[in-house]
Amino acid sequence: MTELTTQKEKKPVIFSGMQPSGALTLGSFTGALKNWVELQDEYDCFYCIVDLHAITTRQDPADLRRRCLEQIAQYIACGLDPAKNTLFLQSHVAAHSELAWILNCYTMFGELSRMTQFKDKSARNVDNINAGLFTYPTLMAADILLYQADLVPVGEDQRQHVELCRDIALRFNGTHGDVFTVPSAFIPKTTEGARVMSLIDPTRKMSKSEPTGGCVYLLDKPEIILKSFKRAVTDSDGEIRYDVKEKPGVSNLMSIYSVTTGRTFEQIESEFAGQGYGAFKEAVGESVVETFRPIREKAEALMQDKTYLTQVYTDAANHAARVADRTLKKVQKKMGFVAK
Ligand code: ATP
Ligand code: LTN
Repeated sequence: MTELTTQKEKKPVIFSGMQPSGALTLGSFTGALKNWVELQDEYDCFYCIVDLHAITTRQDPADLRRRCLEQIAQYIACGLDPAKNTLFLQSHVAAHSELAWILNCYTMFGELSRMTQFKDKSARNVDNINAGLFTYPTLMAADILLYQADLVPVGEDQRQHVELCRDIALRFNGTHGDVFTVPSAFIPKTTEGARVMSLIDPTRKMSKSEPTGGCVYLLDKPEIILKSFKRAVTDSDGEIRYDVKEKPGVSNLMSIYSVTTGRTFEQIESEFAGQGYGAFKEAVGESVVETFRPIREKAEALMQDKTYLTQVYTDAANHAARVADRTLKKVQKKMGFVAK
């Protein structure tokens, strides 16, 4: 292949990550994994397990190690092909930590203080408001900028972090020349189903690190999933209608059903017209069971094959490190560090 054709075929780069801060949920699937899979053919995708981010809250070491392996298996089981995507662990590529430090020196205290995730997480972890929690967004900026990513597929809650990453990149480029590609957040246009709420408290996001109940996990067995949906909070008016303000529980279930079946809200409303919540909850539960069944089976099989998983994340880390080190070298040169 000539250099010209290689350049022509260069696909835009995508970077995204998920924390191994808990078992993956229906929210992780709908808000991230499902979309990541759709992007794998058209983009050069780096999908990372951001273990360095996860330690901003205390983790049990054995749990963290197990969850990282399970997460790789679940990425693959959801349809991410390791031959097409770089599926790796953040801590395997030292450049993330190294660039994060440098970017800390290009990020303002005021900017970090305005991050809503920092405010939320520090309110919830009052006895452990560590510096890592505060500088979390500069590590995230390093993740993205090391790979010269064009697009960053994330949920709405991460938009502010990607905006800050853009500001850091522009500031750095403004001082040192065009070193970084300035990335854009890519928030897929899906139904409102992109944001999955807790089944017990439908005003709160289904979140893997805060299992307040109301989570459905990717590896849950069918009977557990059905039970979770049976217990889902609805309301007392008995009508299946989409209205997030007045009927958050029913609307959340409709969103989930829309994602798992591809049906629109109108179709769902007419499908269940005149039926009670019992039948509706069961149908939603069944649709999630069927969506997750092949994923769970594949993930369970992959988890038995540690040699394969090790091969996947090792090869991916080697590739990621080659790409990341190229950017890091450029940055170090710009800083004036003496070359080794
Ligand atoms: P944590 O509880 O540790 O903060 P999380 O469950 O919020 O984790 P992340 O690993 O932080 O999940 O998020 C991975 C990606 O999935 C992000 O882009 C985020 O926006 C998206 N995401 C997470 N939870 C949901 C949800 N309930 N609905 C839609 N998208 C979600
Ligand atoms: N901060 C994100 C996870 C994350 C990420 C990234 C997402 C870390 N680094 C880089 C996109 C790109 C979260 O909490 N969901």
